[in-house]
Order: sequence, then structure tokens, then C-alpha cells
Amino acid sequence: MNNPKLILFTGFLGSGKTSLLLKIAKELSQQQKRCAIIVNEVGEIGIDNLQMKKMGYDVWEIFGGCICCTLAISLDDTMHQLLEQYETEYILIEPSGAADPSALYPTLARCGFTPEKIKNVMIMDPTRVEMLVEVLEPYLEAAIPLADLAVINKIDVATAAEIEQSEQVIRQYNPGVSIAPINVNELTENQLQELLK
Ligand SMILES: Nc1nc2c(ncn2[C@@H]2O[C@H](COP(=O)(O)OP(=O)(O)OP(=O)(O)O)[C@@H](O)[C@H]2O)c(=O)[nH]1
Ligand SMILES: [Mg+2]
Repeated sequence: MNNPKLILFTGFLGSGKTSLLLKIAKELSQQQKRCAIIVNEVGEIGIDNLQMKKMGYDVWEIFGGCICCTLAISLDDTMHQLLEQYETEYILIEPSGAADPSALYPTLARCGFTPEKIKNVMIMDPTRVEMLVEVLEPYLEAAIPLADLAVINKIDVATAAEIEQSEQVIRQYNPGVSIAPINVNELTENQLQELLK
């Protein structure tokens, strides 16, 4: 069985998980590294349809080496099938933005991915930080402490005050975490390296 790196893209609904995941998948594909994408969007149009159509591509064409799965079957089954049948160097997972990401950890642990083998990239939308703090404190409390890297994205459209407040909120729940402010459409080489390491 191969031993891929696992990156979890967490963050509330609309924070930018899919956008960032696709950039990372594209980068990996350019580096000739195979990756598998698992998106938890049961009953919705997933990554392969909506986003790819928007970009005018089919996922297989863009990311030559990728396998696209949805969680139509359970994450457990998907992970086991993937690990048994495919050689991949990375597994990129986007859980639902409405769910507490800690719920995934037991399943991933059963597949050999203990927390220290998981890279949790938590994405925060600074343009909605005020709303998040006001009405979604339980989500922040659950999601932020799990982050290995906290991304503040949409810096191209957020104000300095929103970015500052996002940093404060992240620090409040996860004082030691690395924070990366990004514009997903203009990722730098350093940011890509930080995301993939
Ligand atoms: N300007 C700007 N827009 C961004 C950035 N990142 C994401 N977006 C936009 O934010 C919106 C939501 O992005 P998605 O990637 O779909 O977010 P998501 O977290 O996958 O959303 P759900 O799967 O619905 O929870 C889209 O319209 C993106 O184009 C960014 O860095 N800058
Ligand atoms: Mg998404």
C-alpha cells in the first residue's frame, strides 16, 4: 500500500476550499505528482462538474493523474478503495463546509492517517469574519484548533481591518499556528511550498 500525503481543506461554506484545492491539484499535476481528490458534497454538484465547467475543462483533462471521487459511498470505503487501487502521492480532501471537521478524524485514523499524518489547511474568509464571530463561534471553536496552517484568503478583496481581525480570531483559538494570507488567484511560489510541505 502506498503512503500518500493527506491534505484536508477545511473552512466554513464559501471560504474558498474548492478554489484552493484546485490550485494545489493543478500545481501537483504540473510537478507530475499524482493526486486524488475527495469532495464531500453529497447530493450537490461536485468539484468535477461545476468548477471544471466554469473553467471550461474536464477534470481528467486538466489534472491528468487525478482520480475524482465524491462521497456517494462513504469516506471509509472511498479511502480504502483509493489506497488499495491507486498509487497517489497526495490525497486532497474537501469536507463539507457546514460540518465539524473533527468528525473526519476517526475515519481517517482507521485508514492509517493519524492526526500527525494529516495536514489540515483551514481557510478563513476575512470578508465574512464579523459574521463568523457573531453567529458561528461554535464552528470556529471546533475548526481552528485543528489547523496546521491557517489560510486567510481573498486578501485581494478584504480590508486591512478584516484581515487583522481574522488573524486575531485565529490566534485566539490556535495561538501557535502559521498564518498565510493569500489571494487564491495569485499564489506565490513560497505559498505553494508552504501548502504542500
Ligand atoms: N477575490 C477572491 N475570491 C476568492 C478567493 N478564493 C475564493 N474566492 C471566491 O469565493 C467563492 C467561494 O469559493 P469556493 O472555492 O467555492 O469556496 P468553498 O469553500 O469550496 O465553498 P463550499 O464548497 O460551498 O463550502 C468563489 O466565488 C471563489 O471564486 C480569493 O482569494 N479571492
Ligand atoms: Mg467547495
